[in-house]
Amino acid sequence: MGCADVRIALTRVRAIAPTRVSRIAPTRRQSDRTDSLQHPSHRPASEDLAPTRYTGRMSSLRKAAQVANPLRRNVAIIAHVDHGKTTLVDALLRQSGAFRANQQVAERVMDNIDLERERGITILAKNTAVHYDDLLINIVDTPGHADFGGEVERTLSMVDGVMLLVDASEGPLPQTRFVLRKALERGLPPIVVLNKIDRSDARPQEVLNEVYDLFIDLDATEEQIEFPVLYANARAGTAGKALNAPGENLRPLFEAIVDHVPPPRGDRAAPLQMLVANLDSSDYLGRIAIGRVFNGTVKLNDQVSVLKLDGTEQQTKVTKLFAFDGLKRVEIDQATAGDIVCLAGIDDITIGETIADAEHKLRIPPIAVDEPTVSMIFGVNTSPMAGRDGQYVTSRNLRDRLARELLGNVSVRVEDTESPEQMKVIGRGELQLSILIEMMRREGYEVQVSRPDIVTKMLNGVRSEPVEDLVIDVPEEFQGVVIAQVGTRRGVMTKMVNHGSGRVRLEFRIPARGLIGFRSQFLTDTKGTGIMNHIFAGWEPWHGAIPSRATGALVADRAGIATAYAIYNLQERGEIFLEPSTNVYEGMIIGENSRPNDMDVNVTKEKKQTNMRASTADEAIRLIPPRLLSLEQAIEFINDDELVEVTPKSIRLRKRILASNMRPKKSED
Ligand SMILES: Nc1nc2c(ncn2[C@@H]2O[C@H](COP(=O)(O)OP(=O)(O)OP(=O)(O)O)[C@@H](O)[C@H]2O)c(=O)[nH]1
Ligand SMILES: [Mg+2]
Repeated sequence: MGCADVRIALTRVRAIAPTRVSRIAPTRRQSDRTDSLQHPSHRPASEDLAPTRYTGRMSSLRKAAQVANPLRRNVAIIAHVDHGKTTLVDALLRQSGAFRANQQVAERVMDNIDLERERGITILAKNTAVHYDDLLINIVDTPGHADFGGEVERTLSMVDGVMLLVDASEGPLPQTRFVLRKALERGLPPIVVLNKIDRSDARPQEVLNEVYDLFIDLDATEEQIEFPVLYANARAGTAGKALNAPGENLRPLFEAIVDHVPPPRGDRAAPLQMLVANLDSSDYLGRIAIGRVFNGTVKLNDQVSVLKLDGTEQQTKVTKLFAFDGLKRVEIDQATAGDIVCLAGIDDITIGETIADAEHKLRIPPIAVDEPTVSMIFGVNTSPMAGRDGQYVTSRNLRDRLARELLGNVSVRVEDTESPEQMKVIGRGELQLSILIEMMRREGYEVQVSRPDIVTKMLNGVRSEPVEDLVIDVPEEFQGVVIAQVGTRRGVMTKMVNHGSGRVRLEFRIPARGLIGFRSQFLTDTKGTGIMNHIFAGWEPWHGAIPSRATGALVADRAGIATAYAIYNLQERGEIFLEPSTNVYEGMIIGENSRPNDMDVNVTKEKKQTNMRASTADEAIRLIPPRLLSLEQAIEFINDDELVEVTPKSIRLRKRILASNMRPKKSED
């Protein structure tokens, strides 16, 4: 969402403020509030609060400092993937009057990135703000997929409380645990929302007990365990305090936010400190830093100091300031402690940096996030078809693009390799890395990537590797095959629950390595009915070898154009990955051999022309539809001696060494 098209002059914002009365008439509350008529997004708090001693430490800021703005709430929505966060934000926006009565609004409107819409998942955390009575509630929608956990971690630095959504049928899953742990560690009070109570298989009471167990397991304090519970149907936009009183709208949730999420604390009179927690950019404004003002005030044209991660300082001027308002950003001329705002025009600013008063340079500790554990080598495309459809193909292009990624993505690391043509990219998981590759190819990049590998480290002199908690939900009939498959990947079962619904839940501890390439196998084994989730659990001593793909590849032995005739003759050897008429090169993988060794094949062979008409020859040959691999499937498929070539138009698999006579051959046994 660029800011350019949504600029609204400050005066206009004031003018339209009265129309933003929430549709749900809220009850008057005794909570601290002033009767100012200014727009809540830039209304300063009352001036008469006694200043407290300023310590510069964030934790003490939260607890000890005064209320910075009683009319503000900053809250994040956290949950496991697909439990309904973005859908709930839709309803919160709608019911707070963020849309015009007749406005056409897409479902899951916050998922505004193409890839998010295509996949139905949230990838990047995003801010919005809604009005409730005279309060402004800043809401951050976070992704639920474990690979994007870094987004959640940095989001939590902006807020004073969380809504923990739990699917009333699925119950708490690995990412529920991860995000809740992060929230509890930061001392953020949670509101528990049991969502999807309309599901026919909802079991809210049981799930609530599981949530309590989870809190206890995570050593929550008594205060934290006394969380309010709401039963919600995010799709219908309803929430109620009791199961038998489902409610007619989300007012009970709005009230819970106002009552249980404390107003932001901070000292408005202290020197400015704003922590950059997110980045965005627009063609018009350049880089946009998003973050929370912890102390002080920032005004347009102020001279400020950016305290960079590398310890240096950068003096700059504030040229544009925005606050969130529904799906828009509105220009404001000042922001104070407790506000979440966007600040444009600071070159090179990065997540974790502090924007401070130009004279009192007080740094906020940068956001610490869990380390990434999965790596892939990104290299310049060296295939014979390189540069045919990409716009950015050089190592310089690749380097610049990855450097840009680092700025906005705290959970990715990039390291040099021995070759200047290759970079090692380390992330939280295969999905995170494949999304990055997909984004790059859509931007016009060509790149070739290796099989994902995991990061190891020496702990007390022992080579250790990341292990994950794996939770699997499958119909009973597939239990055996799944347990066997996880076993070969060195997974150890830790728990097994049969809900009596015909499905079982199996929990394992498994080396992260064992999960590489597991998903597609799992989906095949369970005929697409299995659900799997996993999350980083810790480091353990190296678990020993894990067998890689058992099958070999069918490899093109020469360049040319694949023919139907050749494919027809090869399809009994294994599964073919391409359609006839596809351009191939020597060393390109055109299919999966059903035997363990690689086989060089001629997929360009033409049928010999004869004068005689053989009985079957001219019948249309029947081709089995090829297995066209998606980017993720391709990445899961390849072995260490293979690569995936990614261009804006194609995904090809190839041997690392293209020339057949240069390639070491794997023997049949
Ligand atoms: N039946 C039912 N379905 C719901 C409800 N809330 C959300 N859904 C559906 O659940 C699916 C996932 O919803 P999202 O809002 O994308 O979930 P999310 O938590 O934002 O997902 P990620 O951001 O990818 O983690 C969508 O198909 C929603 O329509 C609900 O209350 N009841
Ligand atoms: Mg979402």
